[in-house]
Amino acid sequence: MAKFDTLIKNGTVASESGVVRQDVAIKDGRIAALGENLGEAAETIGATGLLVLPGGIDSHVHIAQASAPGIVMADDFESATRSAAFGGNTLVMPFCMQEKGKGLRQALKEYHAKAAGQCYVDTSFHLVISDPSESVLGQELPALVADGYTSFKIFMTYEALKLNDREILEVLSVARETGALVMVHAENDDAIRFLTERLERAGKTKPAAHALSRPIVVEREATHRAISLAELIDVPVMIVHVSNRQSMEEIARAQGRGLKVYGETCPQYLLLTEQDLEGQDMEGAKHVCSPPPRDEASQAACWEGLEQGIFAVFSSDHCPFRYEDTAGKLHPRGRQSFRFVPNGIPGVETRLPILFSEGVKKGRISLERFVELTSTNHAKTYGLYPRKGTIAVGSDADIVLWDAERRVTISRAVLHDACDYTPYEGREVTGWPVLTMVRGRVVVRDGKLMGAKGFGQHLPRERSPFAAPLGRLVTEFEPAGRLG
Ligand code: DUC
Ligand code: ZN
Ligand code: ZN
Repeated sequence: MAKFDTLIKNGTVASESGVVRQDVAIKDGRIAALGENLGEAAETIGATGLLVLPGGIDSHVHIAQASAPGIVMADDFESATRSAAFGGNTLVMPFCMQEKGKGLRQALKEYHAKAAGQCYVDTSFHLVISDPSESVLGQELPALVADGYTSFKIFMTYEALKLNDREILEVLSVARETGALVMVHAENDDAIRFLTERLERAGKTKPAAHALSRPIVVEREATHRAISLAELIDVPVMIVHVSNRQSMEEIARAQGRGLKVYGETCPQYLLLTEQDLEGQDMEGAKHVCSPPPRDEASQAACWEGLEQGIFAVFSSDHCPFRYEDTAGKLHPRGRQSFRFVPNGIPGVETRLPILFSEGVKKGRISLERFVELTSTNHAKTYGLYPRKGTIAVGSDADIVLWDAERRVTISRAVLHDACDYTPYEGREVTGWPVLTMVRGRVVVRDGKLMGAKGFGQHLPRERSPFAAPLGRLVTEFEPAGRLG
């Protein structure tokens, strides 16, 4: 009997710490050996001329998420995880949303039911806390963190989701107590509503006004406030989907003071600008997301953040709504005002090619940094390392073979999600995944789906060391202590 199940031969293996020409041997879904002349395998996959990378981990995607009445997200778990696999991802992390007035256990039961038997790649859910009631804070969250749901997202905007400062402090306090990591959507909701009403009164209701209703200062102020509240509680925090220099500088300043403040940026902030929200009729709705894309100076700032390590992770924020659809971007109310256009754009399949092409190929970031930003740091930040996010003996065989020279023109026709457009239509990229393997099983090969629906598993996670407090209190009180 062959010693290994699979041997990936003659590839160039890249990890966060280096690039080495070596073979990868796989047994029982894990990496069993690295090196040369490793021995016989039942199957050999030739990787001559290809990069061998840890599978992409996208720690920020929205799948089958309940939206405003009359609005339906384009992707279910099947289409989203299929698209993820075609884009070189082996694990995605969507959000299980708590509805106000309801518990998290119930939300999880319903969300797991949507995912069951549907996934081509692995998943692990974050929790969105929209109603931090006594029972949620005191009972549900501690038990859920112990069960492996070790990250929460909170929103500072959106009527149905936003928390006030007091509520944010309560959630941060539970995170400190339980070892969870809090992700923050940082935009000042009162400022957005104020501006939205003024814009509507002035007749500015088209999608382009979305960007005017959420200017940089709105994001910067909330970023500063979220960081300050986290500092008060002495707990790490992740600021997600950062779009501009001023917000990034808030993060960098906090990092300079030694705080554990992490940042995430996304492809839309590298490639799109607010001009993309203009266009004939409602075309701009295709690019409505929050925070909105900014300008070229903001794009340059986000690149700096990726190059210099201010951002720990590069995620897609895949949040797909169909365009030609009255349950999507063209919901009739969206014609009355931009405020009713669903926020979000697709991107789980294009994230890796965009960063590789614009980043590695254009000499902005190294291959090692690419691996860190798209895989390793996601695993480390969210409690999955070293099982995920690296090519090392003992890790899951989540591997992507990458053709660094393949040129592809991104278009709807080459993608596999259930959306009906891509914001990157017509852009040419160099570098494309040619094989995606999850736990030793080939899911996509040469543009063909080989995996079985339902092979993807949901993974409970460890508490991440990145979520551990500094032990540096601003005040003398014990911030994690709860009243009563
Ligand atoms: N926040 C996200 O994280 N995704 C889409 C929309 C939003 O506001
Ligand atoms: Zn958000
Ligand atoms: Zn998001």
